[in-house]
Amino acid sequence: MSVIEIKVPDIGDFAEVTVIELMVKPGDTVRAEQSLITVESDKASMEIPCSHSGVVKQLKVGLGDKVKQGSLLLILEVADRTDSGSGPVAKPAADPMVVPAPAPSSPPPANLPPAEPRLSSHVPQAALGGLPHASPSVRKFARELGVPLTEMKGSGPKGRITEADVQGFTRSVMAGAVQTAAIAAQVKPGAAGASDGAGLGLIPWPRVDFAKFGPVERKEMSRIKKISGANLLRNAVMIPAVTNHDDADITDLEAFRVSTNLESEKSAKSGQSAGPVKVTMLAFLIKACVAALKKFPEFNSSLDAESDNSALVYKQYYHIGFAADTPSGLMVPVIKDADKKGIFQISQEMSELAKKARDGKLSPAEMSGASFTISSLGGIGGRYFTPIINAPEVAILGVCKSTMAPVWDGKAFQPRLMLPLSLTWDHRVIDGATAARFNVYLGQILGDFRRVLL
Ligand code: CAO
Repeated sequence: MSVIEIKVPDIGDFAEVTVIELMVKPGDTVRAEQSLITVESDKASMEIPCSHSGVVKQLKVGLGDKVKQGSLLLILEVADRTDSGSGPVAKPAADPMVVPAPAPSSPPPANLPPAEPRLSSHVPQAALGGLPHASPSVRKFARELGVPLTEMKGSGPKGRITEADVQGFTRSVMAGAVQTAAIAAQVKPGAAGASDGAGLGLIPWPRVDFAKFGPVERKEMSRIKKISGANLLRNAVMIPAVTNHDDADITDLEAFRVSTNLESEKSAKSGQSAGPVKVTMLAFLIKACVAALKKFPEFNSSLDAESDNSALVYKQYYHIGFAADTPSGLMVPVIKDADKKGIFQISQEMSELAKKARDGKLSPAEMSGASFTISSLGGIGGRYFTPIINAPEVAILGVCKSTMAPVWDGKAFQPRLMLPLSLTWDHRVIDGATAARFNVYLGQILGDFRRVLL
């Protein structure tokens, strides 16, 4: 073992800087390149890395100390290295930052490697470019929240960033009013970092050379998939979403739907009506949801981004989006004013909008303004799923394929047609108990639409 002195390396144009954070203490084991202290000038702050691995014996600086290039930071105990048996060799004089500590009892340091990269290679350019002032505790607070100080403006003296600034910035990001560079990279289709999780502080996305394992073909994703993917990612990451699953007994409703469709077919054949409009279960679901949204208005609200999510905007309209599967990807056309329309009109509009979606002819107006969304996989299959909320809406209803199931009526099992419901809701706005009540009420209406009149 030898002891060496670790000194402040070349810090560019700064003559003297202040120590604002100590990141190690005596006894700590550090590895080469690990940050030791943070220093701050009037223009920037930067972390000073360690050039060697070892154990910190003594810290030679304290908070508030002024240091400059060559100032002694700490004494580090490092493992000796031998040079293929040729005995200890003095550290190269060319490295001014690492010199043997003046400890006569210690053997001379053995063949120390040249100092690891200088400060300039460790300091992000943004930091050198003018990071505002912030106290160590504020820096620590920002680090814990993952807030990039480089992207903030401080409200304190000389632009110093305060804890309140960090809190305000975090609220704005959560409200979607401000985007950090990392989030922007995540949501921008095709942007660097959009798929590697770098902005979230996650380990990098695995990059695999699939061709090593077998033949592969690369196909560009559709524009719609790229755009909806970026939106889905933001919504999945930013909304604390919970999903409640339930079943609704739609035995009588389905019988009514089938008989209604038979009636309209007959009347179209006899020339009494223009043409049969096929009534779908989804149309009934839209009407049932409108009734539930009226009873539980939070589900028809949005967080008010203008006031940093400190208020809810309750919508007085009922525009219901429905997810449509198209060859180019997922689209969400919107039935406007669903509360003012009947089942036939909703079915008719839905079929037109779904066709337009599949033909790629939906206008932006036909896809905007939804206050609640339904995603139905009922025509395909499955039992339950967890749909992702379509921000800034606060809830979405997922519906799967109805199946006959034995239901206990208190005396015997009865065969009933059961519809699986999956309600995902934003926990910032809605509580679990309200969500359960919403599902129960929705189930009651689907079981007997006369309840809407009560
Ligand atoms: N249970 C049982 N059968 C159902 C059902 C349900 N919940 N919902 C629909 N069906 C039946 C219909 O009655 C119809 O049967 P018939 O042809 O015998 O009458 C058949 O399934 C096909 O219905 P459909 O899916 O064409 O019509 P729809 O009104 O139910 O849905 C639309 C329209 C546009 C929502 C649908 O075509 C679609 O695109 N669904 C996919 C949505 C999606 O991708 N969601 C996932 C989003 S997350 O990635």
